[in-house]
Parts: sequence; structure tokens; C-alpha cells
Amino acid sequence: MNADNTLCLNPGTLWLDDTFLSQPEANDYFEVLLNEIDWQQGSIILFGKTRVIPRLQAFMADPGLRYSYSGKTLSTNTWHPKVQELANRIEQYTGTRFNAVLLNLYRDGNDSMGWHSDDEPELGDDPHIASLSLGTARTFMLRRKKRSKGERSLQLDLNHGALLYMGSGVQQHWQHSLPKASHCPRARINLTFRQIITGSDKSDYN
Ligand SMILES: O=C(O)CCC(=O)C(=O)O
Ligand SMILES: [Mn+2]
Repeated sequence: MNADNTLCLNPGTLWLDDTFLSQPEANDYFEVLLNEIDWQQGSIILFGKTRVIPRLQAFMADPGLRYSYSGKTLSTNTWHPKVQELANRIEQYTGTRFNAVLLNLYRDGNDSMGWHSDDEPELGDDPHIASLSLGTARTFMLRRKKRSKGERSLQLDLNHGALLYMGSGVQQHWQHSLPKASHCPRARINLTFRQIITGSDKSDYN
């Protein structure tokens, strides 16, 4: 990994490789995943009301692993061969082992993900997460959990084929989100590769 792409957060380490996949490779993965993944519309209960999650999702993991958030366990699929291929490439590139992936399909700019950290107990004390983006570029936001008043959030553009690596300290000290993008009519797929360590369930994002 080229050290020039590393951002030293205070605290935390994160890097972005904008050209992890070539454009033809990214096109191919996008088309296959869009058409072949069993995308699910989930819902969560927030303050006693059922709310539809504003994006579609799928979860794949090694046998026997479970993952859940807001009290709901996502159904676990076996690895799609193309997703397994990506996991192998990303493991080789990052030197991190992953045994699960959460896939999100943002159908257009109305789909989004709220502020959260990927710090569920089953991901261990210091989760390292690799996030691959395909399709239309969207803005990814980061903000410190302990921030001073008026402190600005960081923004990164996640382009087609880009790999973002959230390393040590990022989940512990920062939150991230994928805000709505008005006037964006096209779809984006994101895959977050994770390492599940225990079988417990807990998380709180929507
Ligand atoms: O879509 C993205 O870039 C972010 C996805 C994410 O944060 C997650 O799946 O936990
Ligand atoms: Mn996340």
C-alpha cells in the first residue's frame, strides 16, 4: 500500500486507494453484484416504530458466523464467488484476514446510512474494516466522537473501484456516514469486509 494515501486521523489511521480496481474490473463487479446478489429490504424498530432501512443489504460470512444490528440478525449467505474473489484480493493487498462482508446497495441518492461506528462486540476491540465502492461516486463523512463545538466533519469521495481501509482507532474514536445525495439518480454498491471474532450480537446504526 502506498503510504502517500494514508491519512493520520487524530487518533486513528485510514487510507484510500482510489484505483484499487481498474475501471473495466469495477464495471464487471458492479454488474454482476447488482444482478446476482439477493438484495434484501430490512427494517428496524426505532423508538418503538418500525422503519424501513434506506438501502438494500446482504450479508455473507464463513459458516457458523452471525451478525446483527438493532436487535435483528441478518440472514447469512454463503460467499458469492465474485465476492470471495474480491475478499481474497483485498486480504492479499491489506494483509488483513476477513471472514464476513456486509453489502449495501444504495439505489439512488435517496438511500443513505446514518452516523455510526462499526464497533459491535463481535468485531473485537479494534476492528479493521476494508470498504470497497462500486458504481456512482458518493461522499463519505467522518466525525470524531469527542469533537469540539463547530469542528468540521471530514469528507471523502468514494469513487468506482476505490478501496477505503479503516485501520486502528477509527471505529473506537470516529463515526462515519453516507449522507443522501440529492439529484443522484444512479446506484452505488459498497462492501465492508470485516473480521467477526465472537458470536455476540449488538449494534445501533440504521
Ligand atoms: O457505504 C459506505 O461507504 C459505508 C458503509 C458502512 O459504513 C457500513 O456498511 O457499515
Ligand atoms: Mn460502517
